[in-house]
Amino acid sequence: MNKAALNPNLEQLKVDFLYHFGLSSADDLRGMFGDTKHVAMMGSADRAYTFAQKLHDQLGDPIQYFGKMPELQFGKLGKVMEHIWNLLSVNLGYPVPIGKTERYSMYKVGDTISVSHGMGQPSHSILLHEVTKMLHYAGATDFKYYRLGTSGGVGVEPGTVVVADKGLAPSGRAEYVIDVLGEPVTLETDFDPDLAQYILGVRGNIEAVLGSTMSADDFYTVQARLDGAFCMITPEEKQNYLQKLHGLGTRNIEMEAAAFGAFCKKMGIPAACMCVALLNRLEGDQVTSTPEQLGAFSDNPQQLLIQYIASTRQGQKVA
Ligand code: R2B
Ligand code: URA
Repeated sequence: MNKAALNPNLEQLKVDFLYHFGLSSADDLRGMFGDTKHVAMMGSADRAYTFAQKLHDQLGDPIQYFGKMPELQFGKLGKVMEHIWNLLSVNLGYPVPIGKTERYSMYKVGDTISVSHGMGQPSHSILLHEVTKMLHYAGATDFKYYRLGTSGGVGVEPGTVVVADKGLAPSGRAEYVIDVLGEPVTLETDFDPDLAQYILGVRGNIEAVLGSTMSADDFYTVQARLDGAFCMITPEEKQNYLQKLHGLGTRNIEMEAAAFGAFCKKMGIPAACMCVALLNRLEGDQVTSTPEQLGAFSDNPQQLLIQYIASTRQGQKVA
């Protein structure tokens, strides 16, 4: 991270409450997160849990749990039982979330954080601000961010992982526009090209391509679907739009990459966005895969990141 990009106002805060995590700078963030090197972010809490479990099972990294035994008092029995249950879970190899889980679910396994970011750029942006401040207070250095997501492919087969070179706005421009004091400010959205190439180089049997990722603030209308509750476009207009995006190098459409790329570029954090295609949008709009197929698809970007992490460690084997 580029320290010069950090908000200088943070120095004036006695305690910074990371409200959506239920943590604050007064907690032992250094002890919990000081050694973090990888932050894997994904939309759903279930996938953040599954990825944490895979890190443990395949890389042998320890699941970390920082809960403390509550005071033994009448009325706190539930909390005591929860703590014992968490200890048991961790010892049996089941990840336990850190902080509150009302908005995001965060796990720590070895030097990797696995955390959910919800759906859409606003939800992901909040997570990005808080996780970055958290790592700053923790004194973590040389960490990288990854988004492991799902998407609609544009001219790629379901199951293919698109490693993004950049995020695109629905206009097809490589930009993310945020409102600052009510005025639009345009940010650049390109991802670290060396990291993207390195990740593609360790893909092994995983189908993965480099391409641009278009981010929409909606699943239906803005993604040019014909199957929303209302529809404002014809099938021809949809095809022309998707073909135009394809011509610009777009290989998938989702809801976070542009804001993610913009945040990481602004903060100087090396980042990669790897989203699997659940369908080919040139052929349809509905996601018709079975839960088993969807599970197998979302395994692909997770496996790719595990292979990447293993490749950065001397002698590490993926089980
Ligand atoms: C991909 O999948 C979600 C919508 O179903 C959204 O978070 C995204 O980017
Ligand atoms: N997520 C999206 O945002 N779009 C799709 O088509 C599939 C998953």
